[in-house]
Amino acid sequence: MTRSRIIACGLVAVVALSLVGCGSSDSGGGATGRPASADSKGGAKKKLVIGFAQTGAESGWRKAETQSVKDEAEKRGIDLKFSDGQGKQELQIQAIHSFIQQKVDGIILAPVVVTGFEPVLKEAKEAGIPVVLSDRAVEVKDPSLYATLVGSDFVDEGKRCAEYLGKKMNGKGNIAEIEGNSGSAPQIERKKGFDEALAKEFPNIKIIADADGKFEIAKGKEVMEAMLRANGKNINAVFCHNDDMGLGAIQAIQEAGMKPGKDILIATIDGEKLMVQQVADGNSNCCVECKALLGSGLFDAIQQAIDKKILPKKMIQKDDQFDETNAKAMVETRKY
Ligand code: GZL
Repeated sequence: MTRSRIIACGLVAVVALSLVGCGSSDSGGGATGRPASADSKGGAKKKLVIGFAQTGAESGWRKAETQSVKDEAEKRGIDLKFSDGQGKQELQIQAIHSFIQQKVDGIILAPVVVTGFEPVLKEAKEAGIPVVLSDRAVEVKDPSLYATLVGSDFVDEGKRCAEYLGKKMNGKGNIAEIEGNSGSAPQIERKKGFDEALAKEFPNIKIIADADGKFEIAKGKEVMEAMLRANGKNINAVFCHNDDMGLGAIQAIQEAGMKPGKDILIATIDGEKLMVQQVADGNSNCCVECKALLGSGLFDAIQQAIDKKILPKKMIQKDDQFDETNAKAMVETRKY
């Protein structure tokens, strides 16, 4: 896939989503404040009103997650109040305040970073509104501030990328690491999984470059270009915390006159169709899935929380993995 096509795809997707998905949380009337399930006399169910404070629209994965939640809300007849955080924690916090004022029945939060949400989650708890975390964790002293997290095991995703690259490199060489936005759960946990597995299982492989690519195609390309300028042919492989930064890295490697997937091995995480196609074409080597279509699991969880069921703190989705052994066969199965 040429550079202009990848960027064009990315730009078209961003423009399309910004027309559809952004804007503050709905200012319309919220729930009546009564429980969403049938009333004590077994009366008709009230229409569920759920607030969704989304991280932003930084990647193809994120856009797919957003669409999955919107489609599932439509299917279930749920009144979804959607807020695009545009990558800013203050907008997410504002959205949660608004959901509380609207007396929604439940809140779904995909937190852009792990810290700083405790005060507003306390307010939601005091208002008797359950919160379910989508895909990313928060650091809180009081675990009762959220009902559960529906997402993947990021540490395992990072570990799987390290094991793939370590074996492919026969246990020796130099790796560049392009990280997701600093302070986010996937950046912290994928790095932990990757770096620890590499140090433990492949002590002769060194990480010689490491920078923040913000989970974005353009930033991932920019970071890879800088790493190539600084390290030239000394980079044997690159680990990108998500597919979109991997797509940017592929462009940078090609423009530097090298062959991605051969001169420089590549491992990424998300399982986007665009990247599984790159693996199938030999321009990348390994793509560990991170399930994005979480809508159904999220609404099941929030309903159980509203019905005061006790949930496990994490509801982990099992992730697939695509490499030279299966990518060609799996491309057409990818739904995002
Ligand atoms: C993972 C999710 C990450 C994706 C990126 O659950 O939080 O954020 O891996 C996205 O593509 O930006």
